[in-house]
Amino acid sequence: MGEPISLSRFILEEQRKYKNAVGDFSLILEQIAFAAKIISREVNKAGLVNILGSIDSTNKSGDKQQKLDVYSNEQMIKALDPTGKVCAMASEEIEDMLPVSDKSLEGKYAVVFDPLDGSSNIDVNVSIGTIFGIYKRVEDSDCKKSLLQAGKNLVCAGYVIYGSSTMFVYTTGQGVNGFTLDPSVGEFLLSHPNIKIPQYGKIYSINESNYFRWAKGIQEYVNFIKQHPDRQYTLRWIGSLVADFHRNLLKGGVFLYPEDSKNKNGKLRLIYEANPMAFIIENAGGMAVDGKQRILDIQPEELHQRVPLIIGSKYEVELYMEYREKYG
Ligand code: AHM
Ligand code: MG
Repeated sequence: MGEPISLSRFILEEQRKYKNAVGDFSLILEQIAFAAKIISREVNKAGLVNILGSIDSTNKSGDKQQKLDVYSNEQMIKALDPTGKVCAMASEEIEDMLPVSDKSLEGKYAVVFDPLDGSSNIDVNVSIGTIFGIYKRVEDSDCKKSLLQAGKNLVCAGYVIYGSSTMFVYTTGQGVNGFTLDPSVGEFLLSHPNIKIPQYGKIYSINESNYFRWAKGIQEYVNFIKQHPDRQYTLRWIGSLVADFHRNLLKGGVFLYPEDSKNKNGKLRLIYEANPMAFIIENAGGMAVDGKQRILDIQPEELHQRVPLIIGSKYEVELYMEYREKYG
């Protein structure tokens, strides 16, 4: 085995490929990785909260214990705003765009994030994650427009999974790379270079309790997958997008959160969840659609809009489109 490559070194080497790069983007990425380490530390302690003091109680130093998703949100802001490089931020946790300090107003980038996705899994020790996307600032506009860009304009997207180990996976549009946190040195080390999703897989991930609320095309698709003539599919549903996505990215298959009669646009958010994951999957050789079109082509209208998300290997995603076309 060669010497380990740290995330910091990797980011620096990537930066050197761009003649005009001044390091702003690298700094943002480094700071997200820093926030991820802090969040990871707290996530690992989560089970101890009941022993050391409950969420609502005040801890020994007088600080109020915070919910982990609120805490994670604060860590992301604290890591990004002082860089002065981010003119706008939006978080799934917060209704409107986040205020930035004066020195950040000239920043050239806009960052969107879901600080702790899969929050219903926190209390039961199941993997959760952080998702982020970075856009270049749109010139001659207020910063909100920079946040409302179509996903195809992303310059970087990634996620952190807090699982049996903590991993940082990201792409700048030239390959997807995964780094595993080595707690003994406190660094993310390159463990999964140039990740490619298989062209088809054996996993489908969907919350099937919604079956009777789906359109016929979705029901027929799932029925077909279950009796596929060429291979035996298996169902996996963790209920954390990051964890379900990460597994399918490595093993192949499809993740679906389609619309249903109760949730007309599905459940997941375009800006914080669907777009970053779609950018990653396309860079890994897969696909992401809403049933009619490519996720990355959708022009967002508001920060928190939801979108049906079908994402994964090419074969399963294309098949889904065919079924929707045929059965509605
Ligand atoms: P959250 O943003 O409130 O955590 O919800 C998003 C999560 C995703 O991580 C996951 O894929 C989905 O909700 C699961 O939904 P369901 O509980 O309907 O199965
Ligand atoms: Mg979420």
